[in-house]
Amino acid sequence: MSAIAYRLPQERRLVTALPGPRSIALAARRSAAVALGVGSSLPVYVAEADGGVILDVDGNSLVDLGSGIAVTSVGASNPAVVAAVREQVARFTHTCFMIGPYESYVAVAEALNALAPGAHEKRTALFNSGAEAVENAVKIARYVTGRSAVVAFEHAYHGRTNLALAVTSKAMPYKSGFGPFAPEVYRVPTSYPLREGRNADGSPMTGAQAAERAIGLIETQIGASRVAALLIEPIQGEGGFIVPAEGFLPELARWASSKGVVFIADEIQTGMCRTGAWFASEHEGIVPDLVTTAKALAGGMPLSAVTGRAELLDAIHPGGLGGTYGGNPVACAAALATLEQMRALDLSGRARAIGATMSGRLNALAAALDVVGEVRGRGAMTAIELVEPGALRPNPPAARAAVAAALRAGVVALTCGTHGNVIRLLPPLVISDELLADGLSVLEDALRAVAAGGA
Ligand code: PLZ
Repeated sequence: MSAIAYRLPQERRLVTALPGPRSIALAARRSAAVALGVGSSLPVYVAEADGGVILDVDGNSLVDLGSGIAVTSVGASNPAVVAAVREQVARFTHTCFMIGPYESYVAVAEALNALAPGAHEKRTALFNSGAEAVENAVKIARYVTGRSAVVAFEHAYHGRTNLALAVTSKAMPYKSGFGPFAPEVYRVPTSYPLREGRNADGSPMTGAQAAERAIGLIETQIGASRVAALLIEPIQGEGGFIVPAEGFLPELARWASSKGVVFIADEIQTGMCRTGAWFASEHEGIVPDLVTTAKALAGGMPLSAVTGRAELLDAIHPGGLGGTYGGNPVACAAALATLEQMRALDLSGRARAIGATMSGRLNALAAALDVVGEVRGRGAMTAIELVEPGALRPNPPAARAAVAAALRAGVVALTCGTHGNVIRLLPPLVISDELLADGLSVLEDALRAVAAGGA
């Protein structure tokens, strides 16, 4: 990896208890002004962020193992991204691509078409958020197939707008009370080797068997000819960093293609180098018809995309896709700089190295702690699922306690999972080896303390 210029000292440094006095004052203002429904994981307020650190308003420097949920892969103030944004902002902030088009939108589309899996002709449309990309992918699939049903999976997460919630699996906190949801959404079991991967005789279900189970349900309960799209995260993110058994995704993709069903890979969390490749779909050689991206794509600026087969995207009548801000020029400038940094710094290679470090250390720890059910993931998308000792029952209190203990020591780690019992590690891909090692040591101490009943 070529050298990364950091702006802030890459160190863990606590100068107050967390939260410090300035954060406490901001929390008081917040509760009188900000809707309660919008939560925050951290009790501290951010002043700056760079590389692998978040600096809070009281001067505490925290090790970031979350990247703002897999967004700041190139760092939260990567100099190349900052320069591109500054330069674009000074020229124009907005024209609306539907009114006055500009080159950077076209260049982002060209880049994504070249990077997305498959050698076929592709097109891209840009939007703002992940949820919006998912909504549009489903719109496109329904339009081109003339069918209505959408198949989603257990443990899926696809966003917070109405259709995105319909395809999302988890009730609390996402769905409860917010219905009714978009119709014609059907949910089938995924491949979750730790939990849903057993045959009746207790033997592990292969990926092909898990796919057969899902396909059987689709064919008998919906009917293949009614299905417009099969929507899946190649590794489920919010649902618990669930890596399906090998063969599951290829078998689903094969079935979809044989039935004229549009296969949509939601790579919003897994895409853009996070798993050690541009797209997680590449690990098993699947070629989705449509791919959604967002998060890390634009280095923290809001930008999302639907990329896919030219004949699908070009089937939509002119004016059928769009939005005021979709493909905003500042976000596009940030995306071009971000993609260039990902290439120049070989962040896929870096994600593989980070992943090897994380899984190596956590697997060693797991062998000694019966509260760890499994360490899993791909590349720099690694998780630890915590269970009740001696059982497989999810252990959300242990996950919460370990994350809280790590935070008290200055390390930010996030939880996920349908039961909230999974600790996920998504460090910025530009984090230094030293800082990553320090962050992992803190997390290991926290897990040991929890396992010993002391945190
Ligand atoms: N698809 C696979 O991971 C966003 C959600 C945070 P938006 N994940 C973080 C929260 O609690 O709101 C996500 C995702 C996958 C879609 C989305 C949605 O992306 O940009 O948050 O809309």
